[in-house]
Amino acid sequence: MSPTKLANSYRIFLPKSKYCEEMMLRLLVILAVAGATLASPKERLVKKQAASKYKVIRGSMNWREAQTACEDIGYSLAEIRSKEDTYEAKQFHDEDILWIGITDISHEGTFTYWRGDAALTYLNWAPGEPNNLDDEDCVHLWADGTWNDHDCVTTKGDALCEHFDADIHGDPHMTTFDGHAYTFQGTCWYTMFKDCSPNPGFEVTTKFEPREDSTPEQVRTRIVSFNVTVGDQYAIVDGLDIVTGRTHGQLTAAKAIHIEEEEKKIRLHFSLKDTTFTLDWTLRKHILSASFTGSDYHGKLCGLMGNADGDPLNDFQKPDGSVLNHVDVADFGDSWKIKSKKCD
Ligand SMILES: *[C@@H]1O[C@H](CO)[C@@H](O)[C@H](O)[C@H]1NC(C)=O
Ligand SMILES: [Ca+2]
Ligand SMILES: [Ca+2]
Ligand SMILES: [Ca+2]
Repeated sequence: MSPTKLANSYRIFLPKSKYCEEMMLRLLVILAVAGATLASPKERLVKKQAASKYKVIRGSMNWREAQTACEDIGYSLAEIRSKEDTYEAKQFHDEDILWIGITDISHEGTFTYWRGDAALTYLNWAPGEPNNLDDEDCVHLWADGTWNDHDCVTTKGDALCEHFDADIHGDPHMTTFDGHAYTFQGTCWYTMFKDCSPNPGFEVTTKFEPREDSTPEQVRTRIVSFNVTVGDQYAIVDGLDIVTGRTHGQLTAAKAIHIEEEEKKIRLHFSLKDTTFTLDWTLRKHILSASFTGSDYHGKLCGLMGNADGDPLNDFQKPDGSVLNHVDVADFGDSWKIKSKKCD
């Protein structure tokens, strides 16, 4: 376990205000129910209020079905990365099998996180496991939180799901909507994601600049500003300055793009068809996270954040539609550079 790897894992534990909204909604519902019955013991209410990054989906599912069930709600099978994760995950254990997002499907004997095929940063195998008995490639939790490899197809169980936002920051720098994490150190302007139809309804572009710790041999970049264009309206965020306007010139308080400012944070959202896109910008850490609700744009996006069809393995799609292999990161990144933009 290298320290870098562990540091990476913290990325997914950043508090998501989305959860808070969800929790608040759930809390309201619980309070309403409590008010109606006047019988809920206080203890139970307190327990339910504890926020969890996990959701469990019960059902007799094999590992693939479990992964699909998580994706259907915008999650992915959980990545257990610490003792704390194990403790939290155990609370969801009910039947024998609770699937998690760890597998050696793509290379027998080397288990990785399913999203982005990333190396494991924590291990919690049950004694004698993994034993690959009759070719077992998919990992589940036992009731005590330990891991076992089991048959991906014939074994049935529940799904432990976790939510991951697509984001651009630190190392590994980028994570696509489908959870493929990769490092690409481009400079100047790139398409982060856009509606991939011939006449895009929206487009989000980002500007990268070299960080202070860059050397001529190794450039490390970070995001400094971004441009959200919806129809003919745009909002450009540079640091914490926001300029809104119309692409034809006149300035406007853009209506299509909603902007909320918090101390050192900016949230933008816009809705098209059944979908609401949310962008969260944390200037201090130069993190831009994107997420969306709804299904009309599933598989219909393109750019550095991938195509959002649920499959992390086909995310390196170029503007011409061709799909590159995992190793062609530089080609993929360069293909989304906005050639008409100049930066110094
Ligand atoms: C913002 O993006 C839109 C769409 O890509 C583009 O037309 C516009 O020129 C950009 N604005 C600026 C100031 O970069
Ligand atoms: Ca195996
Ligand atoms: Ca086993
Ligand atoms: Ca994909």
